[in-house]
Amino acid sequence: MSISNSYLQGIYDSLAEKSTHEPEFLQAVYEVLESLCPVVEKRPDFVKAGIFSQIVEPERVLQFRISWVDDAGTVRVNRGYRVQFNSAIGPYKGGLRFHPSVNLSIIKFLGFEQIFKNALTGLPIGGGKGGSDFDPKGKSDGEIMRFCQAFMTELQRHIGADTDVPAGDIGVGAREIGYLFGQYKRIRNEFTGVLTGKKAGLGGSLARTEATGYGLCYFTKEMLAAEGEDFSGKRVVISGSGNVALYACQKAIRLGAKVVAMSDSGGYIVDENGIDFERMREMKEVRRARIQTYVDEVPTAQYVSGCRGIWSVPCDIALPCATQNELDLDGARMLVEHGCMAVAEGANMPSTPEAVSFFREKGILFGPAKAANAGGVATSALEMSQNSQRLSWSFEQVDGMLHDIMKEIYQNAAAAAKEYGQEGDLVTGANIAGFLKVAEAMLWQGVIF
Ligand code: NDP
Ligand code: 2IT
Repeated sequence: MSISNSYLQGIYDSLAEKSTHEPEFLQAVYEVLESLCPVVEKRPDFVKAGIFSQIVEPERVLQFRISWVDDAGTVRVNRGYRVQFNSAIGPYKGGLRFHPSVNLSIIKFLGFEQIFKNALTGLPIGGGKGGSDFDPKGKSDGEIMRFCQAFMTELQRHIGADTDVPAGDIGVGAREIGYLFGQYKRIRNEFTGVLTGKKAGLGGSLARTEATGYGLCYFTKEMLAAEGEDFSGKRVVISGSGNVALYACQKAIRLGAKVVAMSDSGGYIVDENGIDFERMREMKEVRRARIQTYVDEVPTAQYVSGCRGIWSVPCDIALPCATQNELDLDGARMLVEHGCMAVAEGANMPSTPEAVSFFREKGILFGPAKAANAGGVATSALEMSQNSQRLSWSFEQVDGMLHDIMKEIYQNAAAAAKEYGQEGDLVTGANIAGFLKVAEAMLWQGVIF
């Protein structure tokens, strides 16, 4: 495979040479550069100002040690990261991921994606991402709290409400954000909107918990409507059962669909009667149980161990909402074979490049992550606005704004795809629309000639 423009291929090659241990980062960059080929032709000013080669390099990469004490009194050491990728259109903004698989490649890929996603929201937020290889599974509440405090003790010197505003991602939800926020306030003596995804009582926005999943469904609704379709009566398969998956499930059901399968990293459940959202939510959010527990409580449901098989469950719409590269060519083939008509990405980069090409080839409606899951960060930006105003808006007000934002993201991605000669290709459209906004802002701020 090669990028069809030799200038962009050259940028990719020199990056690849320096990033041999960063496969996920290179995968994300490759897709964006490939999409930008028609922009190179149209915008020689961007080439002259070196925008393409600058945008693939983070403005700043921070890596730090996190030492904390577990319940047994043993000192534990983890690695922490914050990649401040691009601040052309606003303060760095993006989540924190706590998962044992976290490394620099994963944080750089997520930070890179975040630049374009955040631009697509139409709100003034730059791109960043952070996290740690800390594994929250099996940790007590006290251990989670002490880890978060140790993490923030270092991170606090690098962030601020107008500088860099982290939020949640895998393994980081409202509980962790609360502990992180408490430590920031303790050290800096400031009650500011330095983190989003806070509980409402700490200044968090209503509807932020639901926003990524709801936004994903709002985006999918637009994508379906363009083909004269909707959610009503459709079978939906959702991978994952975390924050994004849960609220995608709730909204899909409310829009008339039947959600028949969900998963965690251990396996998946199938419930032909349609998943009971409230039971699932309580099980995952309150009890923090494994998904297998669902079949103990709903005898008609089945559990299959191993999460990859979920794509063999027949469905009309697939919403991958767990993690990167969870949907490969085999999964894509199974989906298409069983009549799936639309795939929209709730997770970041869940489909492998081979899966994306296959969907394109088969004419499957495909909503790429940057566009389809932007509702979470968009609502985070609304939380920042509320914090600055020291006011809070109603659930309905925020949800209404989220709905409008997702509609606009769909329209902008579709319009950019058309303008640049790739009508119907939302991958290309989203990449171009996000890029143009950031590239113009970089140009205006003066680039060294
Ligand atoms: P959560 O931690 O709430 O849930 C993650 C879910 O994915 C869990 O069901 C988890 O299973 C599963 N999962 C995680 N890692 C793996 C893995 N390696 N293999 C298989 N399953 C895995 O995270 P979120 O719901 O917040 O995030 C899910 C995805 O959505 C991520 O890609 C994230 O980057 C993306 N995203 C999140 C946003 C947000 O606002 N939270 C916004 C936009 C995108 P288990 O419990 O077994 O680990
Ligand atoms: O991937 C993402 O967009 C997120 N995890 C949400 C980031 C945020 O700042 O709300």
